[in-house]
Amino acid sequence: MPITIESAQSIFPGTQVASVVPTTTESFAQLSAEDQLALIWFAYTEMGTTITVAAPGATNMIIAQGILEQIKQMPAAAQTQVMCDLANRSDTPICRSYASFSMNLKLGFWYQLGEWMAQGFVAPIPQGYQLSDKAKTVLQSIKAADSGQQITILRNAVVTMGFDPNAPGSYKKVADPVAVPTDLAARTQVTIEGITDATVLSYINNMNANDFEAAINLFTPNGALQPPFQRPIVGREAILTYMREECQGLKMMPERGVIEKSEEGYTPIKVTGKVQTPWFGNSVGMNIAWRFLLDPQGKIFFVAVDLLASPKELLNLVRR
Ligand code: 45D
Repeated sequence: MPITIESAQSIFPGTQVASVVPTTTESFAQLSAEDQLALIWFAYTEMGTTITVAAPGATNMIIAQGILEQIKQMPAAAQTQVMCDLANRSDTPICRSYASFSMNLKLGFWYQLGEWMAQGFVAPIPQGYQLSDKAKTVLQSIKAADSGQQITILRNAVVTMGFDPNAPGSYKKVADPVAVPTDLAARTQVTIEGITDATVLSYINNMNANDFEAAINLFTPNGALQPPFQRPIVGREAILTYMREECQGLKMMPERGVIEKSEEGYTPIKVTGKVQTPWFGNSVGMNIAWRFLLDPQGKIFFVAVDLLASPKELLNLVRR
């Protein structure tokens, strides 16, 4: 049977992923805009007591500054309306601009609004706001999730807001500034218990150095990268664009791995460990698995990145 991206997706089928993320994201999307905003506010502020979000760094915040200032000048009712419009994905100029933002810019935009809500410059969630029963259930499942899962749910909520006039993903996005890769001499070299494969080690080391050009050269030309709960991104060009938007400043700390015997020259390798996002630094370590399928030349034909169900899954390296 020829190896396809589809068949590659099912390597290491025993990997347990954090299904609370897609289920919660889906129930969240069905709530009213008011409930959505209040729920995120409660989740975000409650989380803030244990983990802190870092002020946006490299993001090109300048692009959002005009809209943010415009919102800051509005009367409170209009501010609330803008936020509801974003959650409702209404067709307004602000919602269209928002949809064109990169992921980091969307997060930075809400980070600023959150600050201003706390400081009284932007209308807060009304005192004593009562969540619907359905929203209470969603908030409960978010609270019960681990911090890596919580921030993924929050991120999903933020990236799907706004109004995209075309099919999702088809609009021209405003790109983040490209980060300069770390100097060769200053790069970290990981070690992974059970893994000496040069491609896997080089993938992680290049990603940690923000050297995405080097990282994609480890892929086959038609290779694919599958982010958590998403479809595979296929081809070097598409993967590079994705990495520039989503991978700057990530810290990948693989711990251990297992290598399976090759089939038709293709080698499955599973690695587990922690990943930190620059948004939360070392206060949130996400439990991650990488499921690689290397081609006969040792290039990455496929890699799935999974957000794991629990820390216990870090030790799940069974082959089948
Ligand atoms: O609505 O090897 C208020 C890949 C009120 C690539 C608010 C990867 C109301 C390959 C609270 C103000 C990328 C897949 C809103 C590896 C309201 C690879 C604001 C994995 C919205 C390893 C809310 C990387 C705010 C991973 C400000 C797994 C929310 C990266 C802020 C994961 C939320 C990164 C933030 C994640 C969330 C980052 C900043 C999950 C950030 C999440």
